[in-house]
Amino acid sequence: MRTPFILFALLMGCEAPSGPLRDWQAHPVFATQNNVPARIWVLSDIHGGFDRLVTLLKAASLIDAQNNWTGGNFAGGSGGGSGGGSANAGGDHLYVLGDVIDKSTGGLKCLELLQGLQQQAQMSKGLVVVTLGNHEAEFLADPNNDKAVPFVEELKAKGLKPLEVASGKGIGAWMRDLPVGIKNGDWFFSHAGNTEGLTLEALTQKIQSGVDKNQFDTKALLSADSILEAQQWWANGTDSVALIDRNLAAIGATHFVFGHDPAAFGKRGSTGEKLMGRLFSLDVGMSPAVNDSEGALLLIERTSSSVTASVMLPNGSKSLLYRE
Ligand SMILES: [Mn+2]
Repeated sequence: MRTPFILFALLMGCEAPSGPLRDWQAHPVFATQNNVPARIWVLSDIHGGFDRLVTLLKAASLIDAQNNWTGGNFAGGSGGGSGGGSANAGGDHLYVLGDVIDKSTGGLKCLELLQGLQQQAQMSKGLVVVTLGNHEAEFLADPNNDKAVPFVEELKAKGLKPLEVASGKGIGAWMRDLPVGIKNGDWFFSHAGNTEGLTLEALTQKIQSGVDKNQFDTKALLSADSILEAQQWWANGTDSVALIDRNLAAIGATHFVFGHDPAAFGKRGSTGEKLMGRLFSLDVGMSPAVNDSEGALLLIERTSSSVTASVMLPNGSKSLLYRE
């Protein structure tokens, strides 16, 4: 009896995560909002920095002392309705562009906080969207990958089995349904930003068929030039405005907002803007394990006459980055 048991255990140990096929109707690749809100707050690459996340959200008045959603509502927002995430124009939007986990422990707490805020925001005409980062996709593809050690430690400390979570148990079910990007008006948000010159329809098709075939262990998400992994994709030695504009035109946008690379524009620890608002880089290395900074939020504000993008720091100070 013993040998088959050991063989079975070995096989189980090598097993890849396997969850249910994703319902793409309920959980599309890209979250699209057609009603543009007055304020969009964006951050990325929290990497377990729970206390720093809480400080930032408080500075932005998005949560109260008990960490409950207090994002504002705006008169004139259309609100109401329930059509596919397009009917939340009345309240603040908060977008988190992936890599919530790994590097520091605290990623699980961050995910749980954001999941709760998502439910609360929905009830007050706000919207919280968390997109996949490469770290989440890599965990879902292989919870034994080297980078996942801090997150796996956290799961085990709570009595959770990493393979089961990656297969869709508990928070894993929510993680497996996260969108890969967000399009809101002419702004496009994703972890690394490389849409490869494809239309959103073509990119959707590519990612859906990759995940349907290989779950999260798919090149569509994990190859070095993917929308979750690419670095410096806008440059080929020098910045390529033609390439960026081609990519923007293909998805019907004028701004790319992404995280993933703390040295994207050469200067670590600060939110970057490049090429007249075409590119915004948000990985400020806020994880205690990275510690380039204590974090920053990008705030996109619309009035009837202008659109501005500002940076808000944990102390609540706000500085203008871009205006159109
Ligand atoms: Mn990343």
